[in-house]
Formats: sequence, structure tokens, C-alpha cells
Amino acid sequence: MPLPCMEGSIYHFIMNRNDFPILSRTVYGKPLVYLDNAATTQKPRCVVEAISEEYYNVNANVHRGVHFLSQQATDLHESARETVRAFINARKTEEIIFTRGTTESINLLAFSFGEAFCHEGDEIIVSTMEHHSNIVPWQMLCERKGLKLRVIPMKDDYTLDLEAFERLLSESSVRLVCVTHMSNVLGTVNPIKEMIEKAHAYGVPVLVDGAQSTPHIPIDVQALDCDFFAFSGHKIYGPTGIGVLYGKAEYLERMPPYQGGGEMINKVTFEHTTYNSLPYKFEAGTPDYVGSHALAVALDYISNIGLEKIQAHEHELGQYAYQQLCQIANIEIYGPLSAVHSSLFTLHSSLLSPVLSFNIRGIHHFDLGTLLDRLGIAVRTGHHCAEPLMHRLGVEGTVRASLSFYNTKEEIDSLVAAIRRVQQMF
Ligand code: C6P
Repeated sequence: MPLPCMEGSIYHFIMNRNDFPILSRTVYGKPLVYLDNAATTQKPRCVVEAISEEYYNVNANVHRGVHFLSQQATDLHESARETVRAFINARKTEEIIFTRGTTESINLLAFSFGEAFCHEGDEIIVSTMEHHSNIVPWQMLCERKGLKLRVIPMKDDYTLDLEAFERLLSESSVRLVCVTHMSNVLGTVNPIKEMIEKAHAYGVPVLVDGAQSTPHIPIDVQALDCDFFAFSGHKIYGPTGIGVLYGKAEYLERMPPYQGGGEMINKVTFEHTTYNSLPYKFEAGTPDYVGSHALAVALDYISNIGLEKIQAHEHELGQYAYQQLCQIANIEIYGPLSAVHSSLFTLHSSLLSPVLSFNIRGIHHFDLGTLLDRLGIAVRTGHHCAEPLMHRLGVEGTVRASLSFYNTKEEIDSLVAAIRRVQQMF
């Protein structure tokens, strides 16, 4: 499928780049080239200003006070919940639980879903390309309740083996499928709609880890029909310390709370406690109400630009980056794009990714990352919290360049020139 027309988009995004003051700074006297967006994105001025404005003028604890400030802070917090609901098209605001991030969302689910629905001998399915956040909480549940973890294998083209997935579903007593929408290492976008349909055919619900996809792909949880969806604010231009767990009310209603404390209760006596309604049952203690408001500002910012436009621009950048990296001698790129014949460049858009992982033969990924840093280029190196995937790839780690809509072709040229310079040093 040819790429969508990009006329005029570069100008549009250069205008947006000015919203991110950090992008104009230098490091080691060199202009910063920030290509570590999968780890965390930079924040637009409106998000930073929303945080200081709330602390300067509104700050008060939410849901507790009858006074003006508390009500104003509560209104901002609850309207943020509505913004999140609309952003992912959930049916009801009660289905939006604020957490500290994807990691906490998945830990909450592993505990509460595990308590409500899992029994000894049951199985949980994850995939080879999961982040540790979508492996370890399930392993902990398996240890706690005597469950078994099963793994969808990955094929040599860096996509999941869907036939093996179907066999896993049919063979055993699977309670939940937990799969990432977009790999943080390979950039593979998994066919989650198809996977959800397959799992539902066996009566199995699905958690989608949306940490990497949400900043790049429009999400509609009703159209996907996923049962749970987790993402982090800081990866989508919002602040750190705030994230979301979406869950279908029919499941959330039947799950016990994850933590006890203020706000999650209905009545407390020393003999017995009853719990609050959704979503508060899962939000013990003072929530990050400044973070939720700032997240809503970030989501509005993204929606005003338009995720479709962002996606088209990032596809173009991703394709350009891939083409340029391919010209480098001794490079090995790990991702679905490298598994297809790419000389024609009339690629299906699902293969174009803002995440590019690679190694240069003869240079350790850590050395390459460190020297790129000295040249002003920020990339991530290592196992990217996906050690089982590294084992599957047969490497200890990779260098990862991850793009955002505010990156430019010139920055990709700088990356490529810097890699060539490092090669000359070795
Ligand atoms: N990946 C990366 O550099 P938190 O830390 O809770 O916001 O997100 C965890 C997480 C879960 N799933 C996926 C697919 C992720 O990529 C991440 C975070 C970052 O790749 C930091 S390790």
C-alpha cells in the first residue's frame, strides 16, 4: 500500500516542534537529537504549564473537601477521566482507572483478576516480545496461585506465530491472554484485533499492553473489543507517574481491590469493610490529580494535531530512517521491515515503525550508544526490559532509535552520520 500523501506535513510538524523547548538544547556542545521516545517522550509547553498552573492556583486534595479548591481540583481530575475515555473510546468513565503507569496497571490486573478468576492449573498466555512488565506480574501470579505461563512464539520475520497461538488456546484452560500492541524493541505491530477475536472464540479475555502503541496509533477499545488496555502518560507527551488501566465493567465489577486505603471504601468498621463503586474501588489513596489533568492536556494536544497525521508523518520518517540505516555497512536491523524485500519501498504501512533496533557488527551496543551520546544523539541501548526477546534474537542487547512526530529527516541524517563516524573510530 503506498504511503499517504505527506504534502505540507513537514512544515506542520516543525511548527509543533517549537512547543518542546528541550528540543532546542545542546548536549556536549552539540544540538540534541532525541531519539529515545519509546522510553519517554518530551513534554510540550502546555503540559508543563498545566502542572505549574494547577499547583500555583488550584491545588487541593480531590473528592474530600467541600471547599472551592477541592471541588475545582476534583472537576479537573474527573474531566481528565472523561478525556481519557473519549481518547480510547471506552463505553463509560467508570472503566477508566488511573494508575502510576502501564507497569502498575498490569500489576493491578494480575492481582485482582488473578484473585477473581484464576485457579490452580489455569494458564496465562503472553508472547515472546513482551516487556518485563507484561511477564513478571504474570509469573508472580503463577507462583502465587499455581498457574502456568505459556508463550506465543515469534517467527523469523519478527511477527507472532498465530497458528501456535491458536493451538495454545485450544489445548488448555487459558484464563487470560496478555499481549503487547507494539513491541518496544522491534516495532512490530501485532494484529491484536485478530488475536482478540481468536481468544474470544475460546471464551478467553485479552489484555493489550498499549504502552508503545498509544502515542502512534489511534485506539478504539470498543472496536478492538479488548477486555483490558494499559498505557502510560509519560510515553504520550504527558507527565511521569500517571497511567491508565481500561477494563470492561463486567470484569472490573467482579474483581477485588488491588490496594486498601482511603477513597476505595464505602463503609469501614473493625469487623468489616465494604468497597466503593468503580473506578474508585481500584484507586486507593490520594490520586495523582495534577498528573491526570496534565495527561488530559497532553491527550488534547495530540488530538488537536490528529493521531492520523502523526501516524502518517511517523511512517514517512520510519521509512526514511530504515532506508538510510540500510546503507550502513555491517548493520543488522531487527524488525518486521527488515524481514521483507524492501527495495521496492511500496510497503504495507503496518510494517513501518517508529522503533528501529539494530547492531553494528564488531561494535558493542553499549559502546555505540555511548559514543553516539557524545555526538549529541540520544538512543537507548541494552535489553530494553525484554530479556526473553533478546534470547530469541540471540543477542545481549541492541541500539534502539525511536521516533516521534517532532523528529526530522535531518536528525535521522545526523544519526546515520554519527554511526559512520563511530565506525571509523573502530
Ligand atoms: N518501556 C522502553 O524504553 P512504564 O515503565 O510502566 O511506563 O511502562 C512499562 C512498559 C510496558 N510495556 C511496554 C511495551 C513498554 O515499552 C514499557 C516501557 C520503556 O522501552 C521503558 S523500559
